[in-house]
Amino acid sequence: MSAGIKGLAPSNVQYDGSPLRVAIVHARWNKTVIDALLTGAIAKLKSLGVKEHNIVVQTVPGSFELPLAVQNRVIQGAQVQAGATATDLLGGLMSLNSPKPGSRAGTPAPGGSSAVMSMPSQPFDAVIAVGVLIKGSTMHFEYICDSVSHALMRVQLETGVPVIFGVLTALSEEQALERAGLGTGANKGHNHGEDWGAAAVEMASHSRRWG
Ligand code: DLZ
Repeated sequence: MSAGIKGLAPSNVQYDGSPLRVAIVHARWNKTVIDALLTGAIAKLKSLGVKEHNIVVQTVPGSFELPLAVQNRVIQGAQVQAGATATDLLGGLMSLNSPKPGSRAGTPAPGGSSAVMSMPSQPFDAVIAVGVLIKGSTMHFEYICDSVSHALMRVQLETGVPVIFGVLTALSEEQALERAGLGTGANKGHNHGEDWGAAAVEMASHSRRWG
């Protein structure tokens, strides 16, 4: 594959993610690709200064469920229900998000391991919606791509909280793998999750200034 002209140009502004709180809501369909995208997004968020305890990860079954979960994340702030930290995700654990005392997310509930934790509501500065849709033989793909992309756009415009469109709409498994950096040989591709992490920090920094 030639280098081509496509892709995200680096910004000439250095964004600081250290005050930011970011939610990642991801679907579980096509998990191999999803996992690589999440790893890329989380690594980029952390490299830009976002603190691990300020990255909250939530799963939903499929991409069609993303808009409602993203909207609820935006509305509820850090009212965490079965959310997991980045460490939990990368370590393969799904323990509950337990913010450190003094962090923006408030004081952990006693024990820190109940099935549902309620915490003081803290807003997210951005939400990354991650899904992988791969075209099949029916119209299912077209309907979900269309409705999910419109709904995610509506959430960000109506709430003013940046929603990063981390949904791959691939025509084949190969396309999806390449966009997660998992392609084979010369077509290894690029992990778009990294771009979504960078977009979240950039847009969240702007919206803090505008807000
Ligand atoms: C049903 C379905 C199909 C066929 N394909 C995908 C897919 O490629 N990617 C994805 O994220 N989800 C898929 N789903 C599940 C739907 O998004 C949704 O979870 C179900 O229709 C239940 O609402």
